[in-house]
Amino acid sequence: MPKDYAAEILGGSSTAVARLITWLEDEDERAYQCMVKLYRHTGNAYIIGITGSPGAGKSTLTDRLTSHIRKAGLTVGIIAVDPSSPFTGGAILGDRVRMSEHNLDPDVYIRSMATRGFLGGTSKATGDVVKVLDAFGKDVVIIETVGVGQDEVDIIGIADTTCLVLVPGLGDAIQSMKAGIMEIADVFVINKADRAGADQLWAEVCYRVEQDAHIKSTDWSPTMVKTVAVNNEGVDDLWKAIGQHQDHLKNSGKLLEKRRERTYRETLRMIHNELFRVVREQLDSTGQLDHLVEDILDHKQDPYTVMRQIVKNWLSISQK
Ligand SMILES: Nc1nc2c(ncn2[C@@H]2O[C@H](COP(=O)(O)OP(=O)(O)OP(=O)(O)O)[C@@H](O)[C@H]2O)c(=O)[nH]1
Ligand SMILES: [Mg+2]
Repeated sequence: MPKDYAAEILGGSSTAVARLITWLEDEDERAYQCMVKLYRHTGNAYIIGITGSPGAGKSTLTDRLTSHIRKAGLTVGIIAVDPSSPFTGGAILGDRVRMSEHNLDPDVYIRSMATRGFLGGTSKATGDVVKVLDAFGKDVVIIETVGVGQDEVDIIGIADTTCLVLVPGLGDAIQSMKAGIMEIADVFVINKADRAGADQLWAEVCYRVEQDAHIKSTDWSPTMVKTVAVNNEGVDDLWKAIGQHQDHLKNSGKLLEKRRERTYRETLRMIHNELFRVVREQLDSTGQLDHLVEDILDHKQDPYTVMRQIVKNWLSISQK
């Protein structure tokens, strides 16, 4: 009998978790079977996003934060989404080494994922991996991802609380403002506060938060914390700030609203992906697209009509 990976995951097997995540990354059909079984065991984990420029100290913060969360008696899943080349894997190894203290802790599960060329710092499978760790029973799931620009905004879609890590001296705040990243923060973390310019950065962000509060009528004004992650300073404040945001979301009904929006978006995206997959499979198997491409190149047909026609044909076939 084939192994029931979903049952193994629910039973606490981290080997099964690792296997499933690989299947998810490879879009292997077996992942689908497992996810169907796991879904009803999800919805319990609190999801934290840690984002910021390369080298801002996200991994160090995640590591220290994990120690705090473990002391509070909660279990942790960590997903480090790594934009580095999947060929070298250098930074992936770096994250593993840095978080080595937790590698020995069975109540902490760490997984690095390469973005594999997707725009934005979030790998395509991240949302599913969060669900796996949630079903696996982790109380808190932390997603570490590099803020690379506008595309990074997708982390808000996945996290309940998003922390933006800024560092003095990098012109970080200004760059983030330009890229529209400031808006995604529920909590601002001024890390490397041991460095010159921390007070100035604090003032800049503070000013920005106040300005926003005047313009927008949001009921949550982002909190700010100062940290020196390497020395474990301010990490308790960060944990408190996350807790405050979580309380706010729960008490205002926003958590449910956020998760409803997320479910809507995710379901729509899944439908999109599945439609694309089946249509493509059909086109590839018949070699039809190759012929159409030639016609389009020769201007015998235009791609717009072709596109509508293919979808129309596919719908009529699938209805039969
Ligand atoms: N001075 C100082 N250095 C820090 C602090 N936090 C982290 N660092 C150092 O900054 C460097 C980068 O830290 P990481 O935690 O790897 O940063 P990261 O944001 O995860 O980096 P990437 O994942 O590669 O983008 C390391 O050498 C850390 O030791 C801090 O508060 N102060
Ligand atoms: Mg890192």
